[in-house]
Amino acid sequence: MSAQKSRFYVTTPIYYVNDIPHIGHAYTTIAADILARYYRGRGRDVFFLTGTDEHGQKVQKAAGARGLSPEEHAGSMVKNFQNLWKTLNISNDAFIRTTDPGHKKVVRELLQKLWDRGLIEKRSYEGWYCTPDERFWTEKDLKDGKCPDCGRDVEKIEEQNFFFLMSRYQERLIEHIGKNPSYIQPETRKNEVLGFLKNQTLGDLCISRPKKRLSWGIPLPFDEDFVTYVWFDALVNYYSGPLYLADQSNGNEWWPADAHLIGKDILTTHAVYWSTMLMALELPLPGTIFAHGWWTIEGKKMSKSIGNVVDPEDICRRFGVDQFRYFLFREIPFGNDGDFSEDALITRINTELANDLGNLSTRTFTMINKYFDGVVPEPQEAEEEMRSLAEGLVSRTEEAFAALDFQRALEEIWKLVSYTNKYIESNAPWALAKSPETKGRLATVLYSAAEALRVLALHLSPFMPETMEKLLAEMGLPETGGKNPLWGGLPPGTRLGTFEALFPRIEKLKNIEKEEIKSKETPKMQEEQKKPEEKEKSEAEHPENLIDISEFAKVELKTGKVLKAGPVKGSNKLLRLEIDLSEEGPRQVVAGIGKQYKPEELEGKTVIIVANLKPAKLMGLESRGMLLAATDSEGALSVLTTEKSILPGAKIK
Ligand code: ME8
Repeated sequence: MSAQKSRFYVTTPIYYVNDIPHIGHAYTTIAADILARYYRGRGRDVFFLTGTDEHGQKVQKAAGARGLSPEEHAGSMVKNFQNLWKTLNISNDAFIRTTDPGHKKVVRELLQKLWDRGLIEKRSYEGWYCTPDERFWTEKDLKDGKCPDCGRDVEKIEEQNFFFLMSRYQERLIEHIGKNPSYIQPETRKNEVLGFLKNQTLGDLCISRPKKRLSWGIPLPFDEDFVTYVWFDALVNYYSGPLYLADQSNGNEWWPADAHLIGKDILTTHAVYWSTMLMALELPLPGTIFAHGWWTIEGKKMSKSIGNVVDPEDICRRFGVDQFRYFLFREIPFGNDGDFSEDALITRINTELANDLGNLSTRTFTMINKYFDGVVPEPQEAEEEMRSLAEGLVSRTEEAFAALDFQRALEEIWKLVSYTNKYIESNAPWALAKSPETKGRLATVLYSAAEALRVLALHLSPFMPETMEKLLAEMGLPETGGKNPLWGGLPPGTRLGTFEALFPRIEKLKNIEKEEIKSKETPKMQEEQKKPEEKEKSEAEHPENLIDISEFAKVELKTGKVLKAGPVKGSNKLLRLEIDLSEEGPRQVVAGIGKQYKPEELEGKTVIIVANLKPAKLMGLESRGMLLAATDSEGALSVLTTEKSILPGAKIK
């Protein structure tokens, strides 16, 4: 990315409309937002595109399962993404849906172009198809007869299809990557792609599906009996989006994109398919394809069945939007894998945000209010060391941003936070205030602290836009007043506004979520978390995962009548139930069903309880037994009840 360019075009993957957006989707989109905000702040003309991937078999299937047309299904699911982007303050300039007529038109034009140039051919094809991934594999690609990507079953399919002659571009792609060291980032991912390209022969890419098998897609312009392969359709969004969604009035031609941000899961489709498609179309290649790492949750893969999928809406409601945004980019270098836990989030909020930055602002405001009636004093001298640290941030963050190293940018910015806190400590303004002779020095110290705060707000605003805007407003600076990166941008005489602490401290909750997840874990869930090699071993020991009757007999299942149900303080997931099991008194059971059930819906119901489970503590409440509920792959949850009315305490065998 060259710093001289006046425009900047950044993209996120377009997310499958079937998914409910989670922390992973939020991560890539916030990264793109930080970049977009940063470059807008540097005066560049920015276009930031995100959107949804709406065609393909999975969407067709999911829509059918809901009794909806694919259009209706996609139309309702897309709102989950659009609403989340509003919550997270995502400043995208456009939102592309692959069902937009404008996009479909461009896909057909590009296909026609490739067809006219003889770069697409019809062939008979036999291959192994992974339906969930919507990808064909050759025999040798398969791992133990399963999809090498997701490990699921594949089916053998023979059919006529259209192929893009991708193999022709193998050498050119190797050369391009070699000549453009930042084309694929980070370095490890580049080496992965190069290794693959140098050691294997690139095949041609099947880019169609017969309509009789899949109707939910864009028809090929040269054979309407086929629709486009979902990846061909999806990748084109980066090119088609600005053509019909960007304001063309300033004469900006957006293609090529400066940065495609993606997760490491979709590196091949971008680095190989998309690059060669562009070469064949004689279009310029993007500046950078950056594949970031993968988030796990408390050491585990996110999974609907475990119920540990992190919902960003929930995190933002409980901890704050900017706190979440900050955490994601401070916690791990962009490019590395990371682990999310509420404990880690709370620690960063309390130490770096509430203590370091929050206290700096509170102290500065309080002292200017106290010693100068809330008016920024005139400094008597320039603090050269501080000035150079603050002004140096411009080039140091610029370098970090050019390398997409968000963590380094934050570390650089934090040097000024720490410096200023130490500066206040060592100059002790409270002592200077005691004597009229040191009033001048006091003015310098408090001016410098306030000015550092202004510079910090400026540099932090791409990461934490809402809070930094609030801070600048509290400093009495109009929107533009905070934009000057040079020292001295805060005019003495500025009257500070009312001040509210930026980042409230958060009390650590006592392992609620962890206990809740653990108490709900079934052997199947534990199995899902195993590494492939561990899985193989346990399958050998327990063929087909079967148990014998004596193992089942250990579990005591009983009917119970819900006498009372109510919320659990501090958790929107848990409900406290009093259940009659026909024992001496009712039992207290704490169940993680608060998102799906209102307490009053449960009262009077006969439910199924694991009666001989060791008691567990959830949010400080003892839970004696576990309520059974079914969860499907879409995340819907239903509490088990009995088919006919039956007394509480009845045994289930
Ligand atoms: O692949 N950690 O869409 P998708 C980090 N439609 N990032 C994660 C993540 C995790 N655990 N889980 C998901 C598709 N992501 C295609 C893309 S683009 C032309 C078509 C993020 O809904 C990450 O950015 O499966 C990943 O690449 C993307 O979500 C996959 O989103």
